[in-house]
Amino acid sequence: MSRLRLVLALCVGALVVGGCLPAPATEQARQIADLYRIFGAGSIVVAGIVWGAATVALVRSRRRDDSLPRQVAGNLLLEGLWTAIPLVTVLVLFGLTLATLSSVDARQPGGVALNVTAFRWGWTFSYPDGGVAVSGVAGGSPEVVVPVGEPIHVTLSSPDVNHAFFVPRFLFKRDAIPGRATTFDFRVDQAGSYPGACAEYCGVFHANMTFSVRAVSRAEFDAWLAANRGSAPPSPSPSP
Ligand SMILES: [Cu+2]
Repeated sequence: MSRLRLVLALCVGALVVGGCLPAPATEQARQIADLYRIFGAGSIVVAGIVWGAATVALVRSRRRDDSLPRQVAGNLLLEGLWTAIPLVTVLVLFGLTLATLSSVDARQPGGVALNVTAFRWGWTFSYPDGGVAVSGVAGGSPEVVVPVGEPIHVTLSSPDVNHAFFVPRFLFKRDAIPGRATTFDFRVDQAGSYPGACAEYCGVFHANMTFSVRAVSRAEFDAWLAANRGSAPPSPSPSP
């Protein structure tokens, strides 16, 4: 009985933890969270059907004596159903995933261009139109400032090894790959500061590759750009 309680507690714990996504902070994150919720709800329905059917079969057909249970040779309707239902489920989830991915990856007009360079072991954020660059090396944790409600067009690159741009509340992670410019957009919905980090193990100071994204009003953003204009991009730290 205590084992059953432990299993139940673990199941409830897993459900609670699984339901605890970071609160989405961007338009794209909301779409990803919606998709995640649909997958979560679908998983609960599927688990209910599978565990329910298995429990009924175990209890009803448990061994009572040595006689053979009723033998069934085949059932076209049942077999058709258990082929069709999973197929349709997977196709619907596939379609929703494709739609969400293409929407999250879509480029939006207007907004602010932002070049992000991940390097061992830090980040440089530069605004090609604003003449501003922010850099932080090994624990310096640079803060990148963006306007709320406007698309930010990121061009992500790396001069050395693979890194990954990850902001948990954006529910989004993208690799920075040497020799390749990766582009994506995000639009922050609410003002605030959102911590991020490198999410691809890249060497001894990988854990120090933190940064934060601070979303402010357009007026504050313009004032911040004006105050920092002319900051030359520092060169990446030499690797030891
Ligand atoms: Cu890294």
